[in-house]
Amino acid sequence: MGNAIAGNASLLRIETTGTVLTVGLNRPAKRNALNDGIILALQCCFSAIPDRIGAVVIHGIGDHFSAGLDLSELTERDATEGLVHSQMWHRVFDRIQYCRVPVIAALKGAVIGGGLELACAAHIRVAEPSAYFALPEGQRGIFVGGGGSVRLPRLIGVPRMADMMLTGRVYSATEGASYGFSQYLTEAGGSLAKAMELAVRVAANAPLTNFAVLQALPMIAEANPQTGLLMESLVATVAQSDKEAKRRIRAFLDRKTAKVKPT
Ligand code: 1HE
Repeated sequence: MGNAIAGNASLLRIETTGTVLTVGLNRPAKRNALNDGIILALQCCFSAIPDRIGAVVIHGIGDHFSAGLDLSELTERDATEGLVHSQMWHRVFDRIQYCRVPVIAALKGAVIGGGLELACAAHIRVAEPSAYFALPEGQRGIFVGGGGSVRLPRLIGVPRMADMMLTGRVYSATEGASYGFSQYLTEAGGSLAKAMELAVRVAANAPLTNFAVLQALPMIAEANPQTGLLMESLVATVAQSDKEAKRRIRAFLDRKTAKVKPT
């Protein structure tokens, strides 16, 4: 891995490898629990993605992705401070979801509470067998506050999320892959390498396609069908009129590019 770039060096380990930025949550002694410092470091990092970067991989240093909200900070907050805090998380996780480039989360060990909410803000989630998913908010007497009730039901559905919060049910990596928590399940220890491989691949896409997938697709999917279809036509027209699309289609017709084959 190459140059460390701007960011809170102690709470995030930020490195570049070619066109991929890797962002490591770096509080392994606290199982990467998300305190205000780490959330603000993420805000700083995702507010200044360098132009040469085409994808971001977010991962956990140590054995866990993240144990969620730093519970030691919670005890001091009153209701007003709680609202402000939750909205800060929303702002930062929105920066991740609406990042200029695709964000891939590499998941292992604990992916708990706010850690799962963070993972949900990424566009692709890659889990290795040690990963497990839980929402112990019910047991702690609190509620999700990092966008989890908006993003997670879109992945796994309200009934499954309600069950996790009410009963403390924990899902394994294998269950997680079939129920929609992650799109990929790797071999032991393989999540970061797989996430890097995918990041290199998506960074090579036409920027306008990545823009459309990240910014337009979620809006279209949430729109009423007629509005969605109109938006789709507009985005498709803009994308195909871009010179990069013309170049890529010409390359296919001239047999200069790979065919689509079964894996
Ligand atoms: C923490 C946290 C934390 C660990 N906040 N300090 N999240 C939770 O309810 C999960 C709480 N954590 C755990 O269940 C376990 O720590 C783990 C299963 C993740 C890991 O267990 P283990 O045995 O490897 O480590 P440990 O000994 O429990 O923890 C190591 C240290 O990390 C220890 O501190 P130490 O000073 O005694 O060494 C722990 O106190 C500390 N630690 N997790 C603070 N979460 C926007 S709303 C989101 C709401 C939520 O995220 S709720 C879910 C909170």
